Amino acid sequence: MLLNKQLIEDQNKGLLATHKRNFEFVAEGVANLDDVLKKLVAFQIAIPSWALGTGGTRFGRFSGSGEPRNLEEKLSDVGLLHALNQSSGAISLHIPWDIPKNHVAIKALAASYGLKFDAVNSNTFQNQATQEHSYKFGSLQHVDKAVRKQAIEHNIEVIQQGVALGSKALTVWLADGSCFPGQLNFRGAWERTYESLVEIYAALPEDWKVFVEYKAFEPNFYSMSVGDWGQSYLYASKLGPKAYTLVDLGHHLPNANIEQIVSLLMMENKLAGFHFNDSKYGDDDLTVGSINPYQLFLIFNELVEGMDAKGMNHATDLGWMIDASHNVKDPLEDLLQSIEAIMIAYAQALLVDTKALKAAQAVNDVVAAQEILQAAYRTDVRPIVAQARLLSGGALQPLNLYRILNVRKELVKERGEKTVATGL
Ligand SMILES: [Mn+2]
Repeated sequence: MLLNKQLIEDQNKGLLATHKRNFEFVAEGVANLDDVLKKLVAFQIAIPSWALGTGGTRFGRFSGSGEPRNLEEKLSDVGLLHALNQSSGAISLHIPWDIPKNHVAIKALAASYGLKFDAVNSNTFQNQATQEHSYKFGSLQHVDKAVRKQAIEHNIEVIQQGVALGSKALTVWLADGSCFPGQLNFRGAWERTYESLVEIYAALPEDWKVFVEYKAFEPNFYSMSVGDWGQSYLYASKLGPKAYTLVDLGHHLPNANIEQIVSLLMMENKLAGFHFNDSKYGDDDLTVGSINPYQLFLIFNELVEGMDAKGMNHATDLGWMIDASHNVKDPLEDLLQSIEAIMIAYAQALLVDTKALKAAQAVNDVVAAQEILQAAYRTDVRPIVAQARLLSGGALQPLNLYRILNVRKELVKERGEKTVATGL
């Protein structure tokens, strides 16, 4: 389904007067308004190809309808999102769920929606029909060399797929670990994983990066071979300058101070970027900002502070991706909400009075430091984010327009009631 530009403009026209009033009210207090708007316009978040269908748990999956049936339809869905908010100009592919049949044609189709290909993701957490060995007891860490070889070759194939599409990074998330004490020799598992990663690293093109994602638990519940940022950082440090640590917000133990982790990784030039989501308990994969928007703001505050300290480009020097699962919502509506939450947190972080904060920190004025942070967090920046969308040709109210246009109903008409997207 293609969104007609005129439809967006027509809806914006009717909302413009109210928007202008709201925007001017908040804009008056923003000293660096033009800079903030420019940064918001440039900021793009990649949509994962596996998040366009309904997600589920191991208890069940309640499929929606009108889900994309192939890669072409997934691109079309991300194209829709991008047309609405002008902030989702990239897609992150999962191999083997989304292997293009014709790379040139897929690249051209993506370009027609204004989309780029972000990091490609490998999968050694499931067995595939075409493979010889099982990953039941791990992949890159496996005690059997033949299994490790299969997993390494798969990752190298994913790099090749990415090269053909114009991606510049490989994300490796390992389900490897152990479920019971005694099952694994920790040191042996670490060393085997490292040796496997060295081989994958050696296959990276010159201008590529590898992102090592960590996760505290699940599917293994006693140990994970890349269980926390320390382990990921160790792999990334030993591998070399093209290896980085990827932070997935849901992959921590409860109450972890993610903003501190982010700050230190960035200090060491080892932060790859993000998989955004939100959670109450674990890897819940809920809509970004739905549970703890303050934490998201604090993370962005560290990101902005750290990137500015290093002279980094906010939009391009780190990887920005969503990794969420939509079990009870329309996936496209959920993604629109997630993107909006990310843009809001980013905009709030751009409003922090960093000079005043540094001054407060220098004299241990704890109260002032909190006031400064919360002044930015409590500013309703939604009109600023909407203004950035307006400037880049998006909709003032993307979610509202999605509903007015009955997009899901149209997709069901096109694709059918009982379609199931590949993915989790
Ligand atoms: Mn992830």
